[in-house]
Amino acid sequence: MGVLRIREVALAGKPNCGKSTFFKAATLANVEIANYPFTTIDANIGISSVRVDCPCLELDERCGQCREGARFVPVGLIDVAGLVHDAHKGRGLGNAFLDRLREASSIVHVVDASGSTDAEGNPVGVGSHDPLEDVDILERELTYWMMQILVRGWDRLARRVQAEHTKIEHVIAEQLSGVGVSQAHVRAAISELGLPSDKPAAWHEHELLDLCDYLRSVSKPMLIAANKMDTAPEENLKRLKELHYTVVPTSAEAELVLRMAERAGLIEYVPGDGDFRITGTPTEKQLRALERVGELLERFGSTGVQECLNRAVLELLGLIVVYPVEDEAKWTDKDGRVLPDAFLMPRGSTPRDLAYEVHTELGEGFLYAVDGRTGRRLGESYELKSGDVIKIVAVK
Ligand SMILES: Nc1nc2c(ncn2[C@@H]2O[C@H](COP(=O)(O)OP(=O)(O)O)[C@@H](O)[C@H]2O)c(=O)[nH]1
Ligand SMILES: [Mg+2]
Repeated sequence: MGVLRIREVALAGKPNCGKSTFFKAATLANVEIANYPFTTIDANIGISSVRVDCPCLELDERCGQCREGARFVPVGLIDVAGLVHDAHKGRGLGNAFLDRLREASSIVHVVDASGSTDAEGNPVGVGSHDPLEDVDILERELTYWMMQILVRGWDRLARRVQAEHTKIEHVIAEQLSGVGVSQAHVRAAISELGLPSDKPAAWHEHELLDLCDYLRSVSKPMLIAANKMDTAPEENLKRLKELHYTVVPTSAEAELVLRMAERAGLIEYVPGDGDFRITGTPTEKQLRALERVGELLERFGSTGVQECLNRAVLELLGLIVVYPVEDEAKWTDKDGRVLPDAFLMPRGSTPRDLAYEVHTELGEGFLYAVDGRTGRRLGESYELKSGDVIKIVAVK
C-alpha cells in the first residue's frame, strides 16, 4: 500500500452560513466501515469521503469495504474560517483564511440560502438578506487575494520579461504557483482576454484584475451549497440555481442529525441516501427531529451534503475511482480481501499512473496491466475509467 494522497475540498463562506455544521456532519462517520483513519487531523481539517457505486455490486457478495454497495473513498475537508468583505485586506481572519484555501483543490461555497444572516453573518429575519450578494463577495475576495500576490513586484517583473523576452505565462504561474495556478491557466487567460503577451508592462490595472478573476475561476473550481434549504424561501433557491455554478440545496443540520442518530444507534442511514430506517428507540424529541428530517428528504431527495462532496471531487476536479487488485479474477489482494483499495485519480490517467499512485516501486517496475472485467491486457495508453478494476504486473 502506498501513502494515501488526499485530495482536498474547502468549505468557504461568511460566518454563520453553516460551514462548521457541514464539516462536522461530513467528517462524522462510522469507524467500523472504514479501513482508513477517519480521524480529524485538527479542528478544521478532517477526512470525509465521496460515495460511488462499488464494483462488488457485480459480484455475488458484497466486498466488506462498502455499505451495501455504497463505497466511500476518502477526501480531505477543510473548514475555512468565516470570510467577510475585504478579507484580502486582513479584515476578520483575513489572510489566514485565504492561506488555508491554497491547500484546497476545489471549493464548496456554503451560502445561507435562507437569507437569515447579513453579509457579515449577523442574524437577521429569514429572507431579508440576498444570498446572491454573498456569492459576489466570495468571488471578489478570492480575485483580490490573487491580485495582491500577483502585483507584488509586478512592474519590475513585467519590465524584465520584456527586456529578456521570457514567457510571461511562466513568470505569472511562478508567482501564483502557491495558489494552484498553472502555466496553462495563464496562457488560457491571456488569450481569452486578448492581452499582448509581449508587452506586460503596458497591461492596465483593470486588465490585471480581469486576469486574476479569470485565473480564480479556472484554478479554484467552486460549487454552491445552498444551505439551510429547510428554511430557505423557494425564490432564493431558484435564483441561486440560475447562477453559472453547480448549485446543490443542502441542509447541513439535517445531515448532522442523521449522522449523530446513526452513531447513537437510533437509525440506519447511508450518507447520500434519500431515506433512513429507525432501528433503535429514539426519545419523543428525537423522533420529532427525525420526522422533520424525513420530510425534508422527501422534499429534496437528500440532505445534499454528500452530493456536494461528490460533485466537488468527481465533477469539479474531474477525478475517477479506480480499484487496484492483485488477483484479477477474484478482485482480491494477497490476503484475499476483495477490492481492498479505491484510488482517486485524475481523468486521463493510465495504468502506469495508477501503479505509481499505489507505490513508486510498482510504477518504476511497471510492465503491463490487466482489466479485471475482461481479463485482457491493457495497452500502454489505455485511459482508466471510473470503476475500473485493475491488476498491475511489474518486475519484482
Ligand atoms: N435551519 C438550518 N440551520 C442551519 C443549517 N446548517 C447550519 N445551521 C445553523 O446555522 C448556524 C451557524 O452554523 P455554523 O455551522 O456554526 O456556521 P459557520 O459559522 O459557517 O461555521 C447554527 O446555528 C447552525 O445550527 C441548516 O441546514 N438549516
Ligand atoms: Mg464555523
